[in-house]
Amino acid sequence: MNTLRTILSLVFLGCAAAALSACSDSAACETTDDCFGGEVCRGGKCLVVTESDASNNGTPDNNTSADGGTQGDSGTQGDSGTSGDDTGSSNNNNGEPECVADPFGETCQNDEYEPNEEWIASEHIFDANEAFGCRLDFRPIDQTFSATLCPLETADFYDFSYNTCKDFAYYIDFEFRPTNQCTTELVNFEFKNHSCDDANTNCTPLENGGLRIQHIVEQTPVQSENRAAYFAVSHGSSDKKVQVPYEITVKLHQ
Ligand SMILES: [Ca+2]
Repeated sequence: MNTLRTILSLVFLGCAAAALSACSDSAACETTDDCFGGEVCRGGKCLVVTESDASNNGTPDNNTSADGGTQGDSGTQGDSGTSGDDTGSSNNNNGEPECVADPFGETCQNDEYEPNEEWIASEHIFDANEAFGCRLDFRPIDQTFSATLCPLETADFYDFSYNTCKDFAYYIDFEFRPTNQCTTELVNFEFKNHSCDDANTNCTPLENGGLRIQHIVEQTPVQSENRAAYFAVSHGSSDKKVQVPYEITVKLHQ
């Protein structure tokens, strides 16, 4: 190395008498150590470090940021990996929706409305002393509650009392929303007084096996004809039990 450096020194000194530009272009090297201070070895030649070289040396940082941008994209792919994780979690339930539960292996906490397994034990879900709808004035409902259908339960039954109106029709809207992943085949939500096929009742599926039921309470010849509304959550399949935490919103409105 020292020998090469000596030779290079001699070349440099020789060049000093000649054109300087030709000299700096011809200095051969293997590494930057073979060059003079202030020079770098590029393509087998010693080149004087210029400001643009210095900024190019900064380029790796720029490259890093450019690469970083690309890595940001792969970060996005990481997000799709997250959705893969979601798929993985449903696969953890043997490929079944999250709500499918083993009645022999799961623990499920009774909700506050138990026992309400059948209509005769139905929970009077709103103020039991109030009849909603028309009495003197129209009394609306806009309430949401939470409960859980457990694998060993037959159903969760609820009821409330409402009055018809003489002068106008109004609406009862139910919205049943499972808070885990389920399907309409696995969990049933029903307004027991009316089927979705009735002309005055409209049903719309929601995500996770949820259902919106909109019912028209038609006007009656007399004011305040009293009725009981029954609605229930139950298992939809005879061979698969589910564990479904859910929310139900009930609205009576004009
Ligand atoms: Ca329950």
